Amino acid sequence: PGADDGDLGNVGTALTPVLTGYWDEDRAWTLDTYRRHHGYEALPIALGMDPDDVVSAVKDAGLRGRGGAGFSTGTKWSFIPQGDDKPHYLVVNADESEPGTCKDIPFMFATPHALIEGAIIAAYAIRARHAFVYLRGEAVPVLRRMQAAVAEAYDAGYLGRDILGSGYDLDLVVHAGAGAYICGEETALLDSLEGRRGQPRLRPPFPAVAGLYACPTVVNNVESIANVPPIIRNGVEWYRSMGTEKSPGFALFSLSGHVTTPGQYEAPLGITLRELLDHAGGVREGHKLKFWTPGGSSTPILTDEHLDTPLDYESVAAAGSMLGTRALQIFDETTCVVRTVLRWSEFYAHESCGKCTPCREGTWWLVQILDRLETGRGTEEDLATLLDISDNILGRAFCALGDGATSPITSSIAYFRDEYRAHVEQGRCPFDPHSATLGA
Ligand code: L3W
Repeated sequence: PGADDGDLGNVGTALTPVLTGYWDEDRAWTLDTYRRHHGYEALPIALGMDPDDVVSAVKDAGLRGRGGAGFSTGTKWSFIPQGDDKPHYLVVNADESEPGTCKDIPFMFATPHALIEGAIIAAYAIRARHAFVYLRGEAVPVLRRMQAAVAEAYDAGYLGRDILGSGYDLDLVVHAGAGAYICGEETALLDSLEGRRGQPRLRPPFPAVAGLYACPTVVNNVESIANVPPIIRNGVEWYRSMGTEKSPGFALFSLSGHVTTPGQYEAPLGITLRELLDHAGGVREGHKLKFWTPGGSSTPILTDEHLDTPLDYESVAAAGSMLGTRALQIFDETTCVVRTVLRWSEFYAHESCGKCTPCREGTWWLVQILDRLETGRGTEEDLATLLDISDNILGRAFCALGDGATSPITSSIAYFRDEYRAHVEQGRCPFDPHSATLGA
């Protein structure tokens, strides 16, 4: 498709219509539409502030990284050294690829200028003159749309030399990755952007100290950056009036799987899955919730016991998982948990970059064992071995991807050990009578 074509998928109810309020409008992605909805109104305000005051505003608002870790965005910006003579860089992580995570791609497709305005303000705040958007390579229509929007922004004087007469210069480059999950890890992303094979670097030093070309670099998720213009335009109190004290603001919740109306639901942090399901028409008719992920496959699964857990960073952590990217994958009672975990594990084994042994070898073995369990060739001992391998990956892998690969395994065994056992006892998948022949 060209830059003007393409379907966004469903935009669900916007309880806080800040990011998604006009996604359904005709040609929502154009500069004209963005300007009609307060677009580029935050930019002159920010450019009239001292960069340090922009950092303070984002810190005071309590914005936390929307890419999974929930680290304070303003604090990360404040790590950039002041008064040094090295160039500073802003890198927007748009390499969305965590299973279930599907918010940044539709966001950029719907409102590319919202990301561009946020990136200009963020770059100004950290005194960068070059910014990059590292975008998932397969998302070609989104790449074209972002590139078209960047060209529009240059023509309108929002990018380039002397932006809006402020004396501030910024160049923004949209760079397409080549389709590797590891390149969503911030340091692997930086290696890839430099033209190397994308593999994680040892941290510290964190990118804020030595990032792109060994210079101070802020790497932020798309949605984190998109929160910046509304914070600057409406103020810290407005932002803090939504969400919870420690997890302020709103976020995109992506509902997928066995739900009546899958899609993006923008809502304050702290909303529960039960409330979100009410807006999404519930679990598909005639079925009930069995398990779900709060933030993609790297976050431990939860069950129907957790329907009323507030979806904020603290509450989800207290429930034994992670808010992650708020990729709520819903599975009903017809789903085999072993098969689901096998599919996720195959993803991790395929995407492991191979740099460290625990992740490279461990994810391969996890797949072998899960496959024999699912196809009725497993033993009771296999459960202990799965947990043992997971224990040898967790905290010992080079980056967070190894840890993430263990989350579905350990959490599913904790909640559904009997279902794993049933595979062993029946010599097949209880959900699929033909499974035993698959492994023969
Ligand atoms: C300077 C320090 N900077 C921390 C920075 C650091 C990074 C941010 C968070 O993993 C998680 C992972 C996935 N000086 C610093 C510092 N920083 N200490 O703060 O760092 P960290 O280590 O807590 O997390 P991370 O490495 O960014 C991200 C999980 O997110 N996840 C991700 C899914 C994938 C996608 C996708 O496809 N788009 O989001 C889902 O849960 O498992 O745990 O910037 O530099 N002292």
